Amino acid sequence: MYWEKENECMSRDELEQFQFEKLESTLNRVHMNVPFYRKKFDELGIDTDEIRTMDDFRKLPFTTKDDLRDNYPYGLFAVSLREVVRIHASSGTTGMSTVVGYTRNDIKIWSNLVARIMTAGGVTRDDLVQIAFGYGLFTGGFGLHYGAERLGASVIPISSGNTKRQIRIMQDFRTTTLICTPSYAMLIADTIYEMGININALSLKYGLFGAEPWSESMRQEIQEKLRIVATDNYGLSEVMGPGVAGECLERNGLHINEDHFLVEVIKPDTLEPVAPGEVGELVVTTLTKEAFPVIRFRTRDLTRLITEPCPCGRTFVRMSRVMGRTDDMLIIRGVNVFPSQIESILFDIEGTEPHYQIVVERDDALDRATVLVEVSEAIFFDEMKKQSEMVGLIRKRLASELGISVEVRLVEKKTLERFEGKAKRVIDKRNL
Ligand code: DLL
Repeated sequence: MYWEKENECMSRDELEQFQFEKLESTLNRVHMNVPFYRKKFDELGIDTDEIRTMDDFRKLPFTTKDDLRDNYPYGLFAVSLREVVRIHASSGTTGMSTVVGYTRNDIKIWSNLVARIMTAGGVTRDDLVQIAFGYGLFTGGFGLHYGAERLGASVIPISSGNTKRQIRIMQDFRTTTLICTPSYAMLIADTIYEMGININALSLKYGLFGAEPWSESMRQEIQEKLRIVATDNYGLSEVMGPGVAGECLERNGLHINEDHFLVEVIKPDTLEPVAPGEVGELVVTTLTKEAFPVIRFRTRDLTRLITEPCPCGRTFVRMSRVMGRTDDMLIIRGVNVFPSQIESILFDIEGTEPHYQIVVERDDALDRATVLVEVSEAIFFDEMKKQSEMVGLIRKRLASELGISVEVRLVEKKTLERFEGKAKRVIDKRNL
């Protein structure tokens, strides 16, 4: 099922033409209205009317999170505040938050793109959609809310938190679709079982999860526990919010809404494009945003593009699930490690619970990582020998897959923090 078949299944030639037309007007607009871009383009001698191919396009400067922060709060807006009908801000996990704005038309397009992604994930106007993302400056709650309304679904705007109430509402209102972060979906699932609720008595069919990295093993676990089809969707506030990309029911990569976003994947160190299909940093240029367009925005998210045709018929390129952010990547004794790699390994080991935390410390200039992992009661209260066998097994698996040795500590069920929004799995005590 498509939301806008004509766009979603456009031929690649048609799409490229469409993208460059939109790009031209975006470039002209930022050149005219945003001093930051005007200065950068003029310094590089860029004529915005002359950008006709990808090679021309690559002459444009990148925009970084620091550029956004330096222009806090409204310096990069391309319209006057009179035209702005909504303001959001990024969570600011890595420093000062960045502020973004939307015109009425931006909101219209945003809602439409979210409706598209929801449709691709199986949701229709007949569904009852429970939105358990936070409502507020974070784009998750409102972004999905407007998209679900645009789709015509019945929206339950419960916001995040109060898990038992979420579940009661799910039972009473016969929710068919759950929308939140994957880590909150796990917490909801665990709580359902703890409350002794028969999962088959619920009406859940679909889950749309995003806003943080998660592994395929975690998807399997959520799907099995909640008996739903779970899809991944991706976005970031600097670019729009949710609705940038989302999986179809094939669940094999997220289709990027390329009629509104022009994407590239670069090597974060040289800033050169990666070879086709290789992993690198995703860079996004908005093609239709009015209030807050961004040119070649470096997302810091690591992914790769999948250009093989998708059986669903959509022609938009797919991005693989985001492995993590360049700034989440841990460098432990010189080896690059992503929390999501550790997650996948833990999920595959019998007896471990899908809850873990990674603590990184530095002793005498040597990095030491400890993975705390919850284990089932049976194992935790088992004899020492069995416990140390378990530790040995986890260490061995982690060492062979990551290439470094890490400490492992088993902890009792429910000792690690649970998350209602984005999970924080890494505690870095190195003060780097
Ligand atoms: O998280 C927007 C969003 C809301 C997306 C709801 C999907 C659903 P920010 O708070 O600005 O916006 O955080 C953006 O979150 O750069 C990624 O690092 C991460 N992220 C978002 N979606 C995914 C995903 C929202 N599906 C940052 N997989 C991004 C992995 C994701 N990481």
